[in-house]
Amino acid sequence: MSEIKNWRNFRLYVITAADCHPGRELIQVMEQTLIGGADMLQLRNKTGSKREVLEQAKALRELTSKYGVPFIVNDHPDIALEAEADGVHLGQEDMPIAEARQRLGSGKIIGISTQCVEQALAAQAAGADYIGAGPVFPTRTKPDRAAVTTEYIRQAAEAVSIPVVAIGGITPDNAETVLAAGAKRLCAVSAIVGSEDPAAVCLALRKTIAAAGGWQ
Ligand code: TZP
Ligand code: MG
Repeated sequence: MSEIKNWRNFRLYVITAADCHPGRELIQVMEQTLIGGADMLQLRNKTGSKREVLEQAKALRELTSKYGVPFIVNDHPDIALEAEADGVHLGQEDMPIAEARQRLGSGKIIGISTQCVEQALAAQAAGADYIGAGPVFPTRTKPDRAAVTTEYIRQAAEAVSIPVVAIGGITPDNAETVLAAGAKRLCAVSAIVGSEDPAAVCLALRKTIAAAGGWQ
């Protein structure tokens, strides 16, 4: 289990994207999300060289540490270790959770993306610390995946006891619907990172999460 105190209380998870709002630097944008109340961050860079991803990971590690927020690296346990991140996020096609656990040790967070209850249960049984559930809605950030709808959010929330974070096409306009389906944690990429005002979008999402009882 993770040594990061109370990380399971996270409610608003923000993932990086290559295309920030025009003219904005990734680190500035991610700091804005922290100012707006993001309480878990992930570096997801599918195109950069390992060196570039490591550099970004180190910078985001430093930033998140200032705010006391857990920091996760997508796809790369080795980079997560080198950058002293809190954990790694895997997809269904990535290395098995057991292998990631072996590489990372027991003190790190391992998350995995799921699209159905069978995957959610398998992830929990394999020792995942949280699951992503989505894409809830169709999204250009992950265009090759069919939407799982809020029905899967309802099912996942009932099926597993580890944290479930809803992801995919989530915006301040539809967040309430996702929370009403049983989500306690939301994750967004484009709605936040592509916005002119990432802090304001985070604040809006936090308000909706709070109204649904999120910080009780
Ligand atoms: N996994 C499931 S949906 C998704 C990922 C990484 C993309 C979410 O991005 P957006 O822009 O918030 O729809
Ligand atoms: Mg992956």
